[in-house]
Amino acid sequence: MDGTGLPEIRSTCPYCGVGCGVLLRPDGQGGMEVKGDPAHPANRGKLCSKGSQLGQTLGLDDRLMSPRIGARSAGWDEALDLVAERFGDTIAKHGPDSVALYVSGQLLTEDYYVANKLAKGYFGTANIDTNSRLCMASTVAGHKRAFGTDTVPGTYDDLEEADLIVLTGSNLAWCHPVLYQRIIAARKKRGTKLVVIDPRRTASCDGADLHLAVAPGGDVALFNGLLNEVSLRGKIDHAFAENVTGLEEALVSAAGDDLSATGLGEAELRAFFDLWCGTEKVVTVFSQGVNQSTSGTDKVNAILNCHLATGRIGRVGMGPFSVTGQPNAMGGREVGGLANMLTCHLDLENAEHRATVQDFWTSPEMPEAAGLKAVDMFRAVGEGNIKALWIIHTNPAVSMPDADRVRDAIAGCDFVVVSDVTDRTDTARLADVLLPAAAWGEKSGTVTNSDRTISRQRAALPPPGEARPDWEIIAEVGRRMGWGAAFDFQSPAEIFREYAALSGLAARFGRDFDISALAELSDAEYDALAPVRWPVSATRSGGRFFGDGRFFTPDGKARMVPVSHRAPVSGLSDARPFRFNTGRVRDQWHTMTRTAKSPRLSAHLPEPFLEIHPKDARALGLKPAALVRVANDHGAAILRALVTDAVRPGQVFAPMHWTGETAPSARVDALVPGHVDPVSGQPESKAATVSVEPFEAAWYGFAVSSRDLSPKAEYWTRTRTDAGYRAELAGLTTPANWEDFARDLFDTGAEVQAVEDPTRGIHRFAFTVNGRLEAALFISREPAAITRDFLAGLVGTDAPAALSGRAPADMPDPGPTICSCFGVGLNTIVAAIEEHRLMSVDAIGAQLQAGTNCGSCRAELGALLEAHLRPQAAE
Ligand SMILES: Nc1nc2c(c(=O)[nH]1)N[C@H]1C(S)=C(S)[C@@H](COP(=O)(O)OP(=O)(O)OC[C@H]3O[C@@H](n4cnc5c(=O)[nH]c(N)nc54)[C@H](O)[C@@H]3O)O[C@H]1N2
Ligand SMILES: Nc1nc2c(c(=O)[nH]1)N[C@H]1C(S)=C(S)[C@@H](COP(=O)(O)OP(=O)(O)OC[C@H]3O[C@@H](n4cnc5c(=O)[nH]c(N)nc54)[C@H](O)[C@@H]3O)O[C@H]1N2
Ligand code: SF4
Ligand SMILES: [Mo]
Repeated sequence: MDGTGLPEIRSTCPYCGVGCGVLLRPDGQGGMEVKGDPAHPANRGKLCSKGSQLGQTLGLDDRLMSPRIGARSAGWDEALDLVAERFGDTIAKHGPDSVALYVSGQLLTEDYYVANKLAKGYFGTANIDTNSRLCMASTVAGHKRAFGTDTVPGTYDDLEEADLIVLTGSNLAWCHPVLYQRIIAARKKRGTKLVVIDPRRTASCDGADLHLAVAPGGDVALFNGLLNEVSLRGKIDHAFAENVTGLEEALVSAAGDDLSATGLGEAELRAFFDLWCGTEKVVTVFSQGVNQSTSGTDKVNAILNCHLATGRIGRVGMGPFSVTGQPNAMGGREVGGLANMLTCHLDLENAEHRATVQDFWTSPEMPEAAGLKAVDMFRAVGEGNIKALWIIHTNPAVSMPDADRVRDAIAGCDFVVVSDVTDRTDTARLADVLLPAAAWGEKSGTVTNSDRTISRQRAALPPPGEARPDWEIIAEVGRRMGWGAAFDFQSPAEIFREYAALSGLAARFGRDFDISALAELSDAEYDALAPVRWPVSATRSGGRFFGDGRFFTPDGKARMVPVSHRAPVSGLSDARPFRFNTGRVRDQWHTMTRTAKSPRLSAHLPEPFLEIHPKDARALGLKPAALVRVANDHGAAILRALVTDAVRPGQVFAPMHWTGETAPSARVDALVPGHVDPVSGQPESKAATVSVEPFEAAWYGFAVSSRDLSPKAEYWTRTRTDAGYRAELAGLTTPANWEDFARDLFDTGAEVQAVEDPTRGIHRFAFTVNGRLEAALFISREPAAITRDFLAGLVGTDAPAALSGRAPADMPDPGPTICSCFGVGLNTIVAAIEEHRLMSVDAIGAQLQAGTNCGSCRAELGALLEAHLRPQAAE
């Protein structure tokens, strides 16, 4: 309780793997206040922009409230019976491997455990895979090759104790903002050096000591180069190397690798090698630029090799550090949610491990070999070999490579069940049975963050309508298939206790994962569980792994794995001259089903875009704010060109977030081939090859509306605003009557004011109801030069001059939002920098508040300052 008398509930942010603690205070009307939890070790009270705006994502307007069979609502009994019957029949007729579950690193551990038990223990198939295949699989495989188990050696504290941090394929400033802020704070105190290895200049590079714009896929060559230098400079830790095998072989292959594959100059390489070799306390952080690659596992081992050779692992302030993406990516790995794993870090293909789990689960049948990994799983769906598919908490029709093919495969599957919180996703639209899941804020359980800390998520709101937590839905199906005793769970606490007990058995095989000390928690103790880092057993608790030189391989020694450079599989050619990189933006989460509900978060980067170098833009003849068509044999996308020297010539970058719901022509995974890493099965999501050409639209449009709109155009994207929605449109054919088009777009019969100049292709309409602006449309032959943020703010007001499309001089347009916490726009910031001659990010904060709360925008503020303090660099 706090001073208001309302209960304050401790929980965990549902987004990234930093796993920040939050304090929730429900307002009694379906909303709640969300603050950072000062007591949580991951964030100590801080939140980033996404965490701070959680309150804006709780609206129920798009929630799925009851089960659906086809287009009709159904009761839970009918829907669950149907799922049980169809999975049962399919297994009986076609065998266990004719069914599959595709789940998610965003499930709570308890949900995940039950799903894995159902598939591997009771369906008798290992065909359960997860979106972690697209995310962490290469790290899992690399860890297992080197350490024997999938173990993250260090802790977040190491980031503050290090003297050098190397961000490899990680845009930490945008994707793990609170960790990034922790590093920046430590840097102020101890002068930590920061190196970023990324083909593209990102927000994480602002203020870094060194940015190495490595050639896409060049990381193995780079870390081999480093290992070679480590050896040449006598930096091998021979005492620690007693605990390592494969050193000689790894050194030979490192010495033989081709440094030119890094695309980096000698001086840059030297600067990096000097820093790394000359600093003992170094942490190499890595993420999707490493994992999402056909040499992802080798990249991981190339990094681990350098740390093993120098003994810089498992000690204060040093070690390789895989930052996990999803809030429970780690929990999913621990429960064995991947098709090639067993629960509690045991191995599916080890007969003894299998027998132990089978015995514990009293399971009738267990698969003896790995199941289908995500890319192969959806191929098998497409080929008709998987006939019943249950997708839980993930949106593969958007996020899988070859997304158009995956979408078609799901559409063509005999029986598809989707559990989601909304029916408005590309995947949910393809379901035969749609099951309403309780959302974050309504469900209870545990998650594990990147540094092995297990935290509780606690329900603070009742689930709306008939929504139920995922574990309960899965357990219901298990019971209805005849496995009552195995799935007789009444609460997440019960599931957690079973799982913790099993981890104790697993630890007897010398495994790292052991939370057996939590196996006897009472319900009340589980409710009150404070964040705790595993292992948690009678003999071990928390801490780091491997500093003592003991690993989880059969001989107890770590393995250095000899690796050598391999280029990305997709080749560049005249037909596909651009390397297509993909990733994330600061304020959106994946397929946007939650973050896009927040007007604040949507105002940062409201449109799908393609970063392209000025030289390439010139060669293609791109006009300002042009749309481009990006294509290859797999698919095509239409995106707004964002001309920037942050990318190298010949390379382009697009965010992964937009979908059939928010911008149907901007589904970037339609362009990503399903090439996978041979060891981990993780797809190469960052290195497709594409052609880029101007998309010559006949007309361009911008719309604002108080209600949702239904655009019909070759290109459109729609975004929430405080007053309703805004949309960008572009089309190839001109409608016969623009007013009809506008009425259809807004579905309105309201009074209209029009300004039209057909010879110049200008058509503007403002619809008003009772003197208030309901909607407005601006059409022109070139991308509309109007002040968008200003217009979006006019909806619902009397808006006298809306049709001028411009803010009057006394009402300046704030521009795109940079600081989401205080809603401060780019134009406002630039004006303040110029007017008040602001010289630092703190000075901007003092003037405008921008950057003073979560700090997620500080890197962008820094970049704006730099651009205004320095004359523009020549291209
Ligand atoms: N805002 C936000 N934060 C998120 C998420 C989100 O959706 N939005 N998602 C979460 C999830 S699930 C994940 S997995 C993480 C991902 O976190 P990150 O991995 O940091 O994010 P990405 O933007 O996917 O990719 C990181 C960088 O890899 C670079 N890269 C591409 N190719 C290469 C290469 O060959 N070598 C190297 N060294 N770098 C390369 C890209 O240019 C990109 O800047 O973020 C988590 N946090
Ligand atoms: N090109 C490209 N593609 C990528 C990536 C990339 O970098 N580039 N990154 C990959 C990575 S790392 C990841 S992690 C994936 C992420 O991709 P996805 O997992 O497909 O993306 P999300 O939008 O997180 O999907 C989560 C779904 O679960 C629903 N949901 C929310 N809460 C609940 C709940 O409590 N229960 C249930 N049952 N459902 C819920 C949401 O509405 C949403 O539909 O994308 C991958 N795809
Ligand atoms: S860094 Fe941001 S998105 Fe990640 S857990 Fe913390 S508040 Fe949530
Ligand atoms: Mo991820």
